[in-house]
Amino acid sequence: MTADWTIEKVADILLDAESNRTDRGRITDEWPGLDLKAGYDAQKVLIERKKADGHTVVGVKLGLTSRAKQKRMGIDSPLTAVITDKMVLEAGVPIVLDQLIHPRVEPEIVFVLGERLEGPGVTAATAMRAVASVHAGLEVIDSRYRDFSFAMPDVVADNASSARFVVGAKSVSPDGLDLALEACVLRINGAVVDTATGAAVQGHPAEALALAANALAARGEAIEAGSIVLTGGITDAVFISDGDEVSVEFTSLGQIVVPVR
Ligand code: OOG
Ligand code: MG
Repeated sequence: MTADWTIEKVADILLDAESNRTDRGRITDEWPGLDLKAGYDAQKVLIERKKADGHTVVGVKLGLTSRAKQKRMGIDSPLTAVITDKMVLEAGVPIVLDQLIHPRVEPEIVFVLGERLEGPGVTAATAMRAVASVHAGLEVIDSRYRDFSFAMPDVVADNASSARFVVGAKSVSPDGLDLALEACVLRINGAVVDTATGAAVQGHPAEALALAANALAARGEAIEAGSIVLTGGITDAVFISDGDEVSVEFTSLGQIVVPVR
């Protein structure tokens, strides 16, 4: 049976799960050949398929960059994935549960790059010089695996559970910001469900950006000027229900409020 598996098949299964809103067991349980490299190859095929379907790549995201996320998912190393225009939720536009499987939300610090960033050898300081603006972010993740249960190659192939994201309208210059100390409060229906500061993300979100540039370079890719970079959930991700109002509020980056229906 395992002879039937290919990276194309992995990508197609995950795309079907996304469009049919069905979850499934880990692919690594069925195909031990899905290692980390095959996972990234499958992610690449999945993104090519989305592009052929009319999606435009708008940037990259990091996943599992904070201890809160790593602990929740039982995986202790960060990963990268690709974000497209069809994932963008404009502020105020609801998260529609009918379009998703079992969405969770997480606050993120978001960069928009003014310059192309290409590894290897990128440090947090050089990474920060490529950043044009910093924004509040809210990511909606929606694993195509049952109960969000996956090994690293599974989640890499699944484009790191990507589904939707909101970039806050407030655009803040990186100069004079201390992103390690930038605080965030996640509220559902006004009740605080989690809090964290930017230091939760690899010590500083710029470290996550550098990590992405260097990891992509190892696969022959760079982060283009104009890219949106989601630096990774800074708190644990939380489930949402019909009628909820989700709010992420940051010290300097502003607030995003999104209804759920
Ligand atoms: C994987 C996606 C991780 C993040 O910010 O950590 C991610 C998952 O938790 O399902 O987007
Ligand atoms: Mg995320």
